[in-house]
Amino acid sequence: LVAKRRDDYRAPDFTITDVALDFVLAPDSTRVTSELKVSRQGSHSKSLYLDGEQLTLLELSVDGSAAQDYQQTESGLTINNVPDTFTLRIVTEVNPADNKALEGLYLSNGVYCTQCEAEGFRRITYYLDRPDVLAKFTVKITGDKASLPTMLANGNPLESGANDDGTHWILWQDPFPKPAYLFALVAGDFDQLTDTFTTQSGKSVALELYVDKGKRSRGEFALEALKRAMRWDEETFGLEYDLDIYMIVAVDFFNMGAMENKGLNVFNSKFVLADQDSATDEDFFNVESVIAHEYFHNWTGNRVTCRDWFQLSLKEGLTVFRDQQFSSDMTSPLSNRIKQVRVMREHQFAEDASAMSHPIRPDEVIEMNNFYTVTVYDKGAEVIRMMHTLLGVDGFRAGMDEYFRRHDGQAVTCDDFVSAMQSATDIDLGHFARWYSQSGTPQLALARAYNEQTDTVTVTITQRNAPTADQTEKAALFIPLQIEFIDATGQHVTPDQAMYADNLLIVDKDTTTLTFTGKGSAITPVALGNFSAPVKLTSDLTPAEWLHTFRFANDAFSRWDAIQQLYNWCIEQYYQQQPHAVDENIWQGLYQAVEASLQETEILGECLVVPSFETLCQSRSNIDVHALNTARKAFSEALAEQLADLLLTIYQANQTDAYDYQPEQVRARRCKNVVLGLLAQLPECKDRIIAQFEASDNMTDTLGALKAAQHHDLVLFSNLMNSFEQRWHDDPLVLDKWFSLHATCERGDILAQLTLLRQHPQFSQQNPNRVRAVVGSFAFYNTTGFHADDGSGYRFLTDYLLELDKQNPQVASRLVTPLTQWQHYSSTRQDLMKRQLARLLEDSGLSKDLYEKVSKALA
Ligand code: B3K
Ligand code: ZN
Repeated sequence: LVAKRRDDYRAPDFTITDVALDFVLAPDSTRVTSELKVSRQGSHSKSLYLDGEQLTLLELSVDGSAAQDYQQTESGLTINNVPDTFTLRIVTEVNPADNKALEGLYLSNGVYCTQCEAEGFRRITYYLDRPDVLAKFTVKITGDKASLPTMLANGNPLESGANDDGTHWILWQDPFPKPAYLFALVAGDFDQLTDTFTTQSGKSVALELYVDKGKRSRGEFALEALKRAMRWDEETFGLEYDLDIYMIVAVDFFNMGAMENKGLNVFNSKFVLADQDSATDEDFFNVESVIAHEYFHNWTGNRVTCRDWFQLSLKEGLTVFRDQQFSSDMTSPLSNRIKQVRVMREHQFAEDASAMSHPIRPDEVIEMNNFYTVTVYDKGAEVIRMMHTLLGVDGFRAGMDEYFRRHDGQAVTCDDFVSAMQSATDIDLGHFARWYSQSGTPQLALARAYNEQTDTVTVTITQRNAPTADQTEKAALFIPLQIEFIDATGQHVTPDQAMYADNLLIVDKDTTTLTFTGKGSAITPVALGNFSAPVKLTSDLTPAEWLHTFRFANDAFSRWDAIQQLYNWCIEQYYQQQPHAVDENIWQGLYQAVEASLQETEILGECLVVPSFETLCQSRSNIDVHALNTARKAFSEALAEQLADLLLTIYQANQTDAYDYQPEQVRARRCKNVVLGLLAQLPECKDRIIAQFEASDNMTDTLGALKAAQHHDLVLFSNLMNSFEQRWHDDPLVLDKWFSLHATCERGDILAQLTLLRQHPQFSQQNPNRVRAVVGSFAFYNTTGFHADDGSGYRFLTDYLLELDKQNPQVASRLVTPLTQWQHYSSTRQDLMKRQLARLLEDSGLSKDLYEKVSKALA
């Protein structure tokens, strides 16, 4: 298995301008006829090579005569001596019913569905399956009329009709040239929701949402969210929808969240279906954000696409940034920013520290599906956000306008994007662009010194970029650091030197210093405001100064972060067996901070969340997993005891009446349920948990009660879980929450529990949502179970992956992640984890997907 390298990019030897596809659907023998207009690019006499996997070739002709001179391999087809321009006709057969990898064309639950990104189209027919070949598609679908009343493809429906044999057909045409990864076909029997949207220029767009029969009312929220996203993109970026019809289909079997196929988005039903009874506030949030994300791809991804897959962040980082800004506008900036930063600190920093570390624009790839990562997506979005910070709102908009002016209809690179941004504003992004090529999390360390003679405080910020698994050579990055300074009285002070802008310092060298003269010795820097860069920051602040920061900083994110840093410090004392270092002053300070914030529901709720175990790992090494997990819990319990009376007040003050998914209520429920989670650690909380569970009229409070019960006591937990199962046993999407709660329960017999869950009638290894809910929740979030000292958790995951990999390599490859992230742990544990990785590598039939990650993790 050889890696492809970004540097090896070559423009295609041939291109395809027009594609006519004809599908005759049948479960195990779907016939695909493809007619391609092919033309040679440049002057050369090379053969035409087309990608194709797992296809049965039935016919091949060039300009109407059967081709003779061709060779077939496992991965493609070479046709020799072709003319400069010609029509190629290919007939292949595929087996959708047998397709458990859910890539290409597959049939599940009676629905035919495609997933082509990144390289799935080659499992449908032979093609130039690369994003820089853009063609116009027409698609004819023929299928059984009774079981497949709805048959969809990209673009607009042109004609349809019925045949005598009980089948019917429809012809679709997409006027926009597109790469094959944006092709989609869906056929099945759905409930439909329809609406219209009038664009800012007055064009009417038909909106159509397709969901499982009987789930119509659960689709209403998604449709409203779509309209909000369409309006927002017009208002914020001047971007209007470009076809007459926009379709979204929700399917139950899907490898990831959703897919932005031109005019025909395919969604995991988890990110479409939502109502008060079945969905939490977080689910509603996710639906709105994924709906928006896929919609925004129509411009950032589809109208302007990627030249090659190494450029993936061109569309993903940018589109994540856009959906983040949208969500922030729809809900609130603070909780959104905190959510985003949690993803970075829990998952992206972990990826950077692992064998899978890669720049947001990777240099080397074996299996592209392995690179739809938190680095490409979320760190990619942070890089776009930094440009937004540096250019300002108007500068960024000008850059986006310039990007579309230059590149609409093209397949381009990350460099093209940066260059458009730069030219629209004259801001030199040369040094900044290193964020695209350098992997790893920069470490900033902030230290202070006071010179009494001159009454000068010197603040020194050092930047360190440690070698990563993929890159040994590192250079200083261009880091926009939002920073404010407060004195002992809480007044803001400014440094002697001018900065890039108010509160914005550029850290672009190994060492950056600022001085404060005549302002006394007690200056508290509040750095990394709004998480202005994806970096780790350490500083010499004392617990008292973190509390001071919470009290006086202007930046709300920094106030939250100060409490998180303080918690981290406290947990470290417990971890070092010095819980008494967390003294009366600290507890009192925390008590007062919370008491002073009773009215600020949003920040209060977030401040009462103790950093996750995964986050704690990112600032430590040689970790004793159980000691750290225990320290975290002991601190959390102490926090609950110390604040008990305040927590009760908060719990009571944040009861909401008649459920509505609306920001103020969401904040109150969040705050209330975070508090319940803390109180659940105290013995006297049982009745409160039961009362909330029984009185709840919405999934948010129900789940809040179940989570609290999980921390409180196993008997209570089992009772409530049983009653939940009774109510939801025939609703797999809701039952995923139940699966996941069971799988994350820290109990001695967890492996036996997992075995039971796998035997549950609603569990299916074929369905990625179920697998993620059970096995994923366990491996990612069951700290004591997964990290059992005898290695049984690692063994369980490995056994499972050896099975799953044979069916669905993409999902298997995602689930192996926790096993590959052994770097932070003690060496005995590392050995246990590597022993299981070695077992995977011994499997001769291992997929490319797993091979790439496992072999790196063992290198
Ligand atoms: N572009 C798709 C992801 C495709 C993943 C392929 N393994 C969804 C998205 O980012 O919007
Ligand atoms: Zn995307």
